[in-house]
Amino acid sequence: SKPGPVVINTWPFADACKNAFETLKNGGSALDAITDGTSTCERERCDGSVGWGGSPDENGESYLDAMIMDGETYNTGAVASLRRCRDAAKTARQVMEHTEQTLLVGDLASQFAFSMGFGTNQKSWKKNNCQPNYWINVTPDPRKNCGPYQPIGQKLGMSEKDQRRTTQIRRLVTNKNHDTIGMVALDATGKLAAGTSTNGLTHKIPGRVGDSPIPGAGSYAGSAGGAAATGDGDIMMRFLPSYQAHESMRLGKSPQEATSDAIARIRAAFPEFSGAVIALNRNGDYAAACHNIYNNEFHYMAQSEGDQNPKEEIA
Ligand code: SD4
Repeated sequence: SKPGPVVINTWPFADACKNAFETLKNGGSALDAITDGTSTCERERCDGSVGWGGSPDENGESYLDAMIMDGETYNTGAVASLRRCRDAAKTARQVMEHTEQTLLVGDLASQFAFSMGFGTNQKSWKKNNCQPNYWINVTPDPRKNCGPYQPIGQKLGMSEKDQRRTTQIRRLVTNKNHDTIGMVALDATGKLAAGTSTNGLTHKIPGRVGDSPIPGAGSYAGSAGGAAATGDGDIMMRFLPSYQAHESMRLGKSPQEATSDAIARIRAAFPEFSGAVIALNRNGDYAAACHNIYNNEFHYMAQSEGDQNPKEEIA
């Protein structure tokens, strides 16, 4: 019997899972499921940490990272630091389908998005941090984030110049500050795809790109299955954990072994990092592994043939 359709995604983002699975049930491709599922989170602005207006940088501006990858052809599209446009996942899909290129960044990625017909009603973004009129076209949420922020260097009494370079904030990833939807889908014809969407890390240095739009880091799909990652992207991207998990599955490991191994490699060098990896193989088996997540429990969603609703799983 055929294993598909199956969809899994990071964190308890149930509507994203449900919509992606619905797409598969209606005969949509794995790629369509990833686009629909990750876009659902962008629209809902899942916990303020996916989609427009959340996790502002030090200037108070939000921007978006997203990618999509086709496990059949290895075609990939991604955008990083996408500004003034809310449709990151759909723009990534357009990069994949309408260009020979893989990753577009910043304002030029936005220009591509606008040229493809995506856009927003946001007027030009002003640079005045925490000015009320700045937020009108953005969202009320970053205003909240602006208040309590104190650069770590300031807390440590560093000079202003040093402070400007020292913005690393070590955070424990919890169910309150998780930032990324990562999704893997297997469609009824046995094709696989994976993707991500996020607004990244709060109070990042402007220009910072996370792991989410980097193929092999944020997600990966190939002949054996797919994987996606969430967590401390600046650390995790150094280990390409989604590629690593796929490679393990390609060599015959189970999704459980593959995700545990990908996490273990990062933990060996950075015992304090926080993060999780999910994986789905072409037989429809899936698993996740995590490190240093709040309560040491990583919640993710899965829906397979026969499930009326997405199931919340715990790794
Ligand atoms: C990033 N990996 O931009 C994302 C953030 C995240 O849980 O997933 N946090 O680093």
